[in-house]
Amino acid sequence: MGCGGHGGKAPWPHHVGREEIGRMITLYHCPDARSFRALWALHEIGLDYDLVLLPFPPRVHDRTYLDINPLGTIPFLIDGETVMSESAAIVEYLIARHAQSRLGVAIADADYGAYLNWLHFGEATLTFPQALVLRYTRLEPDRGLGAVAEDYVRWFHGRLRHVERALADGRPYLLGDRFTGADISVGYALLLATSLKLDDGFEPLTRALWLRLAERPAHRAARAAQKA
Ligand SMILES: N[C@@H](CCC(=O)N[C@@H](CS)C(=O)NCC(=O)O)C(=O)O
Repeated sequence: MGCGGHGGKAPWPHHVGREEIGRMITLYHCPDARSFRALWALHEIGLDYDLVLLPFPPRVHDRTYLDINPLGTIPFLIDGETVMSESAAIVEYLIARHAQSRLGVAIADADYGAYLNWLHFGEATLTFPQALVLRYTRLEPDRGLGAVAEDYVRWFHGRLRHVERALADGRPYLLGDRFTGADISVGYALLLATSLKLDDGFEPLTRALWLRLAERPAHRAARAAQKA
Protein backbone atom coordinates (compact mmCIF):
# COMPACT_ATOMS: atom_id res chain seq x y z
CA MET A 1 0.00 0.00 0.00
CA GLY A 2 1.35 3.36 -0.84
CA CYS A 3 0.87 6.88 0.36
CA GLY A 4 2.81 9.69 1.71
CA GLY A 5 2.73 19.04 -5.34
CA HIS A 6 1.89 21.63 -7.48
CA GLY A 7 0.00 21.82 -10.83
CA GLY A 8 -0.43 23.60 -14.10
CA LYS A 9 1.91 23.72 -17.09
CA ALA A 10 5.30 24.83 -15.69
CA PRO A 11 7.66 23.55 -14.37
CA TRP A 12 7.20 20.07 -15.79
CA PRO A 13 6.98 20.18 -19.57
CA HIS A 14 10.73 19.84 -20.03
CA HIS A 15 10.60 16.63 -17.98
CA VAL A 16 7.80 15.11 -20.02
CA GLY A 17 9.01 13.53 -23.23
CA ARG A 18 7.19 14.44 -26.42
CA GLU A 19 6.13 10.84 -26.84
CA GLU A 20 4.21 11.13 -23.56
CA ILE A 21 2.15 14.05 -24.75
CA GLY A 22 -0.62 12.19 -26.54
CA ARG A 23 -4.37 12.47 -26.53
CA MET A 24 -4.84 9.75 -23.91
CA ILE A 25 -4.76 10.76 -20.23
CA THR A 26 -1.86 9.10 -18.40
CA LEU A 27 -2.03 8.48 -14.65
CA TYR A 28 0.97 7.45 -12.54
CA HIS A 29 -0.32 5.47 -9.61
CA CYS A 30 0.59 3.29 -6.63
CA PRO A 31 -2.12 0.93 -5.39
CA ASP A 32 -4.40 2.53 -2.77
CA ALA A 33 -2.33 5.73 -2.67
CA ARG A 34 -3.87 9.18 -3.11
CA SER A 35 -3.74 8.66 -6.87
CA PHE A 36 -6.71 6.36 -6.29
CA ARG A 37 -8.86 9.50 -6.22
CA ALA A 38 -7.92 10.20 -9.84
CA LEU A 39 -8.35 6.57 -10.87
CA TRP A 40 -11.79 6.41 -9.26
CA ALA A 41 -12.83 9.68 -10.94
CA LEU A 42 -11.68 8.38 -14.34
CA HIS A 43 -13.93 5.35 -13.85
CA GLU A 44 -16.90 7.36 -12.60
CA ILE A 45 -16.62 9.62 -15.64
CA GLY A 46 -15.95 6.74 -18.04
CA LEU A 47 -12.76 8.11 -19.61
CA ASP A 48 -10.10 6.03 -21.33
CA TYR A 49 -6.67 6.33 -19.72
CA ASP A 50 -3.21 4.81 -19.58
CA LEU A 51 -2.27 3.61 -16.09
CA VAL A 52 1.38 3.49 -15.07
CA LEU A 53 1.70 1.43 -11.88
CA LEU A 54 4.73 2.22 -9.71
CA PRO A 55 6.25 0.58 -6.62
CA PHE A 56 5.87 2.62 -3.42
CA PRO A 57 7.54 4.95 -2.75
CA PRO A 58 8.68 5.62 -6.33
CA ARG A 59 11.47 8.00 -5.23
CA VAL A 60 13.13 4.96 -3.59
CA HIS A 61 12.11 2.11 -5.88
CA ASP A 62 11.94 3.77 -9.29
CA ARG A 63 14.30 6.76 -9.45
CA THR A 64 13.55 7.27 -13.16
CA TYR A 65 10.13 8.55 -12.06
CA LEU A 66 11.85 11.72 -10.80
CA ASP A 67 12.49 12.61 -14.45
CA ILE A 68 8.71 12.67 -14.95
CA ASN A 69 7.74 14.21 -11.60
CA PRO A 70 10.67 15.72 -9.66
CA LEU A 71 8.51 15.74 -6.50
CA GLY A 72 8.56 11.95 -6.58
CA THR A 73 4.97 11.87 -5.37
CA ILE A 74 1.90 10.30 -6.85
CA PRO A 75 -0.54 10.97 -8.34
CA PHE A 76 0.88 12.47 -11.47
CA LEU A 77 -1.49 13.08 -14.35
CA ILE A 78 -0.65 14.05 -17.91
CA ASP A 79 -3.43 15.29 -20.16
CA GLY A 80 -1.92 16.74 -23.32
CA GLU A 81 0.19 19.64 -22.10
CA THR A 82 -1.46 19.74 -18.69
CA VAL A 83 0.36 18.04 -15.82
CA MET A 84 -0.96 17.81 -12.26
CA SER A 85 0.20 16.32 -8.96
CA GLU A 86 -2.58 17.11 -6.45
CA SER A 87 -5.21 14.39 -6.15
CA ALA A 88 -8.16 16.57 -5.13
CA ALA A 89 -7.33 19.10 -7.84
CA ILE A 90 -7.20 16.30 -10.41
CA VAL A 91 -10.69 15.14 -9.39
CA GLU A 92 -11.96 18.71 -9.69
CA TYR A 93 -10.25 19.13 -13.08
CA LEU A 94 -11.47 15.88 -14.63
CA ILE A 95 -15.04 16.47 -13.48
CA ALA A 96 -15.10 20.11 -14.59
CA ARG A 97 -13.88 19.10 -18.03
CA HIS A 98 -15.85 15.92 -18.61
CA ALA A 99 -18.73 15.45 -16.17
CA GLN A 100 -19.57 18.81 -14.61
CA SER A 101 -23.33 18.38 -14.71
CA ARG A 102 -23.24 14.75 -13.53
CA LEU A 103 -20.51 14.73 -10.83
CA GLY A 104 -19.71 18.39 -10.22
CA VAL A 105 -21.48 21.38 -8.71
CA ALA A 106 -22.00 24.56 -10.74
CA ILE A 107 -20.55 27.85 -9.53
CA ALA A 108 -24.07 29.28 -9.31
CA ASP A 109 -25.29 26.34 -7.18
CA ALA A 110 -25.87 27.06 -3.50
CA ASP A 111 -23.73 24.01 -2.67
CA TYR A 112 -20.72 25.12 -4.70
CA GLY A 113 -18.75 26.26 -1.66
CA ALA A 114 -19.63 23.11 0.26
CA TYR A 115 -18.53 21.02 -2.73
CA LEU A 116 -15.10 22.66 -2.87
CA ASN A 117 -14.76 22.53 0.88
CA TRP A 118 -15.38 18.76 1.04
CA LEU A 119 -13.07 18.20 -1.95
CA HIS A 120 -10.21 19.86 -0.09
CA PHE A 121 -11.22 18.66 3.39
CA GLY A 122 -10.78 15.09 2.12
CA GLU A 123 -7.10 15.71 1.42
CA ALA A 124 -5.93 18.56 3.64
CA THR A 125 -7.82 17.62 6.81
CA LEU A 126 -8.57 13.88 6.56
CA THR A 127 -5.61 12.46 4.65
CA PHE A 128 -2.74 14.57 5.99
CA PRO A 129 -2.94 13.17 9.58
CA GLN A 130 -3.14 9.64 8.24
CA ALA A 131 0.04 10.19 6.22
CA LEU A 132 1.83 10.85 9.52
CA VAL A 133 0.36 7.69 11.03
CA LEU A 134 1.46 5.68 8.00
CA ARG A 135 4.93 7.15 8.09
CA TYR A 136 5.66 6.63 11.77
CA THR A 137 3.94 3.26 12.22
CA ARG A 138 4.56 1.49 8.89
CA LEU A 139 7.30 3.14 6.85
CA GLU A 140 9.65 4.41 9.59
CA PRO A 141 8.66 2.56 12.79
CA ASP A 142 12.23 2.73 14.13
CA ARG A 143 12.21 6.53 14.40
CA GLY A 144 10.63 6.33 17.85
CA LEU A 145 7.82 8.67 16.83
CA GLY A 146 4.95 6.34 17.69
CA ALA A 147 3.55 8.97 20.08
CA VAL A 148 3.19 11.40 17.16
CA ALA A 149 1.28 8.73 15.26
CA GLU A 150 -1.03 8.17 18.25
CA ASP A 151 -1.72 11.90 18.48
CA TYR A 152 -2.65 12.04 14.81
CA VAL A 153 -4.92 9.00 15.05
CA ARG A 154 -6.92 10.96 17.65
CA TRP A 155 -6.70 14.08 15.51
CA PHE A 156 -8.04 12.17 12.49
CA HIS A 157 -10.94 10.64 14.42
CA GLY A 158 -11.80 14.06 15.84
CA ARG A 159 -11.91 15.69 12.40
CA LEU A 160 -13.91 12.78 11.03
CA ARG A 161 -16.82 13.75 13.31
CA HIS A 162 -17.45 16.57 10.86
CA VAL A 163 -18.50 13.93 8.30
CA GLU A 164 -20.82 12.24 10.80
CA ARG A 165 -22.51 15.56 11.59
CA ALA A 166 -22.99 16.32 7.90
CA LEU A 167 -24.78 13.00 7.38
CA ALA A 168 -27.06 13.40 10.42
CA ASP A 169 -30.08 14.46 8.34
CA GLY A 170 -30.08 11.07 6.56
CA ARG A 171 -28.48 12.22 3.32
CA PRO A 172 -26.75 9.39 1.42
CA TYR A 173 -23.88 11.54 0.13
CA LEU A 174 -22.02 14.58 1.41
CA LEU A 175 -24.04 16.99 -0.69
CA GLY A 176 -27.39 15.25 -0.32
CA ASP A 177 -28.88 12.84 -2.84
CA ARG A 178 -26.22 13.45 -5.50
CA PHE A 179 -22.86 11.68 -5.59
CA THR A 180 -20.11 14.18 -6.48
CA GLY A 181 -16.35 14.58 -6.61
CA ALA A 182 -16.56 15.55 -2.92
CA ASP A 183 -17.47 11.95 -2.10
CA ILE A 184 -14.46 10.74 -4.09
CA SER A 185 -12.11 12.96 -2.13
CA VAL A 186 -13.49 12.10 1.32
CA GLY A 187 -14.11 8.50 0.23
CA TYR A 188 -10.40 8.03 -0.47
CA ALA A 189 -9.61 9.19 3.08
CA LEU A 190 -12.02 6.53 4.35
CA LEU A 191 -10.33 3.92 2.14
CA LEU A 192 -6.94 4.86 3.55
CA ALA A 193 -8.30 4.72 7.10
CA THR A 194 -9.61 1.25 6.41
CA SER A 195 -6.26 0.04 5.12
CA LEU A 196 -4.50 1.59 8.16
CA LYS A 197 -7.06 -0.08 10.44
CA LEU A 198 -8.28 3.27 11.73
CA ASP A 199 -11.85 2.43 10.74
CA ASP A 200 -12.65 1.32 14.29
CA GLY A 201 -13.16 5.05 14.83
CA PHE A 202 -15.85 5.37 12.14
CA GLU A 203 -19.19 6.40 13.61
CA PRO A 204 -22.30 4.67 12.16
CA LEU A 205 -23.25 7.16 9.43
CA THR A 206 -19.63 7.50 8.33
CA ARG A 207 -19.29 3.73 8.16
CA ALA A 208 -22.49 3.52 6.10
CA LEU A 209 -21.16 6.19 3.73
CA TRP A 210 -17.91 4.26 3.31
CA LEU A 211 -19.76 1.02 2.52
CA ARG A 212 -22.05 2.85 0.07
CA LEU A 213 -19.06 4.39 -1.72
CA ALA A 214 -17.04 1.17 -1.81
CA GLU A 215 -19.97 -0.62 -3.46
CA ARG A 216 -20.13 1.77 -6.38
CA PRO A 217 -19.29 0.00 -9.65
CA ALA A 218 -16.69 2.64 -10.58
CA HIS A 219 -14.99 2.30 -7.20
CA ARG A 220 -14.85 -1.47 -7.58
CA ALA A 221 -13.60 -1.17 -11.16
CA ALA A 222 -10.83 1.20 -10.05
CA ARG A 223 -9.81 -1.21 -7.27
CA ALA A 224 -9.65 -4.00 -9.86
CA ALA A 225 -7.71 -1.87 -12.36
CA GLN A 226 -4.89 -1.21 -9.90
CA LYS A 227 -4.42 -4.95 -9.43
CA ALA A 228 -3.87 -5.55 -13.15
N1 LIG B 1 -1.33 16.48 -1.50
C1 LIG B 1 -0.86 15.52 -2.45
C2 LIG B 1 0.02 14.52 -1.73
C3 LIG B 1 0.75 13.59 -2.67
C4 LIG B 1 1.54 12.56 -1.87
O1 LIG B 1 2.25 12.91 -0.89
N2 LIG B 1 1.41 11.30 -2.26
C5 LIG B 1 2.07 10.26 -1.52
C6 LIG B 1 1.32 8.94 -1.72
S1 LIG B 1 -0.29 8.87 -1.01
C7 LIG B 1 3.46 9.99 -2.06
O2 LIG B 1 3.65 10.04 -3.25
N3 LIG B 1 4.41 9.68 -1.17
C8 LIG B 1 5.67 9.23 -1.58
C9 LIG B 1 6.79 10.12 -1.14
O3 LIG B 1 6.52 11.11 -0.45
O4 LIG B 1 7.91 9.82 -1.52
C10 LIG B 1 -2.08 14.85 -3.12
O5 LIG B 1 -3.20 14.98 -2.61
O6 LIG B 1 -1.94 14.24 -4.19
